[in-house]
Amino acid sequence: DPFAYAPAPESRAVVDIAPSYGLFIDGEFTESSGREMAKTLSPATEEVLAEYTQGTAEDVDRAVAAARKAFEKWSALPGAERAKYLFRIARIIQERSRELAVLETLDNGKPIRETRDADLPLVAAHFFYYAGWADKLEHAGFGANPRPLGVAGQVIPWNFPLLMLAWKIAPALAAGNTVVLKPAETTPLSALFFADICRQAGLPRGVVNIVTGDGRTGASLVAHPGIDKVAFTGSTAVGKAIARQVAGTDKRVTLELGGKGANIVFDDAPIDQAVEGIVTGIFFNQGQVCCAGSRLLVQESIQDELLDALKRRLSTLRLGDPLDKNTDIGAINSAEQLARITALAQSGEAEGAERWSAPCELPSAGYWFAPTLFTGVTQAHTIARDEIFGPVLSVLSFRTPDEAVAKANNSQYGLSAGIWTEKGSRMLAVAGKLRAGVVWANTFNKFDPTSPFGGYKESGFGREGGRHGLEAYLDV
Ligand code: TXE
Repeated sequence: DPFAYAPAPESRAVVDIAPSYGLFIDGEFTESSGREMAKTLSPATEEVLAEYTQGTAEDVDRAVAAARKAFEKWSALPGAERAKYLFRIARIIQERSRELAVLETLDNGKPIRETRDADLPLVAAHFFYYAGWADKLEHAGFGANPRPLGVAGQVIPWNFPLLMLAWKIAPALAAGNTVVLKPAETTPLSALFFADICRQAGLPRGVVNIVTGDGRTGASLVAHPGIDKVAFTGSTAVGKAIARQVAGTDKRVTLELGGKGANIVFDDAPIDQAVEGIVTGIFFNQGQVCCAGSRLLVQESIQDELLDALKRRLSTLRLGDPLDKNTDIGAINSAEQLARITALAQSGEAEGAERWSAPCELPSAGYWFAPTLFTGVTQAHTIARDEIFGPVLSVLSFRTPDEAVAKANNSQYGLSAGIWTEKGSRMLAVAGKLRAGVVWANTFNKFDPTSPFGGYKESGFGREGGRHGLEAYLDV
């Protein structure tokens, strides 16, 4: 049978993970002042991948001091010189992209198809894009003499570890800042490999420092008086705590927090295309995406037809080994995240919504959750309001465009939305009324370094990406 399923595993041998990692401070890997180590696992198998360092407040202090020292020289370099380093980093990322994709898939659990075709190309694209800005800051409408802010303290999450690093580090460096970055505790490896890339590119010491650790390390970094700017992506709860923490200081801050994106499908949308967009919207990266289309708003007259087509499509998704090139749905990043998703899905059932899960066998080891959708969801349900950050879609319906807009905007969040219609006038009218940082038209979860990204309301403030992303690292 030429159509029989044949596994196509990507080779693990392309990546060489050391048993243990130190911190990257002032251009070299060093030991921590403390003795505490943590382990990072493959969420697909629960196998330990490596040990890494739980950075202490003293380590953070050392990293900030290195960044401060490096700032003097880095900020004084002509932009064209900074650009050369960034272009070099971008090219090395391209050259090492297979290795980095495998590494990211191992540490995060997401399918290799995504790391290979989405994460890594976007990571390189961000460095290329911001490299191009480094020598043009004087002519870009930032005023006569835009200046870098100083040292940026950057804290990132685990859902797109290397891409979030690129979003943070590329614009900061292009604008002349130096950085101390803390990756998430479940996905430290790609940031440590990036440290090696900085060395390979000959980046001057101290311009990029990587301090691994958990929330304690993140809190020390945010609190450090030598930090001029805090950039955070993560949960709304921690984002609010950070906002309170920096409120009494002169630090700048940008926050990219949770979301509850509405994917709005009108009755004139091409159904097959919309189904693909719904799948990409909520099942890309197992739904662990801040801008996921986690609420489907479907026009009542096509609800049954659309849901039938969607369930048929979901039944064909392949869940399993993330290193298999055919895999669509990988592992959930951690036991904690799986527990959160499970609890929220249970609340959906307890509150009376109807649950449907794609028929698929879950591997016995690792953290897995089958693609799931809930129908009969009302706006009062927890699953219609709270960010689930997992492969769970809440389906609601509407009759008129105004009702669609009202329901889409009925959220504490305002990060993303999608609209599916053949009618351009309706597209523009609805998009203009949505309170969301990004609105996709007949597509979903498309990203581009030229485009600013960020939220309204509790999704945070400030923009990353594009020209606006640079402004967050400049005194204009
Ligand atoms: O987030 P945390 P968690 C949402 C999503 C998810 C929930 C919890 O809904 O289910 O948050 O995820 C560091 N000071 N998002 O617990 O704790 C932490 O070490 C400074 C949406 O993983 O916010 C990690 O590096 N830093 C989101 C980073 O913050 C602190 C992506 C994120 O972890 C800190 C991730 C502190 N006090 C989760 N406490 C998105 N917007 O994409 C923790 N950290």
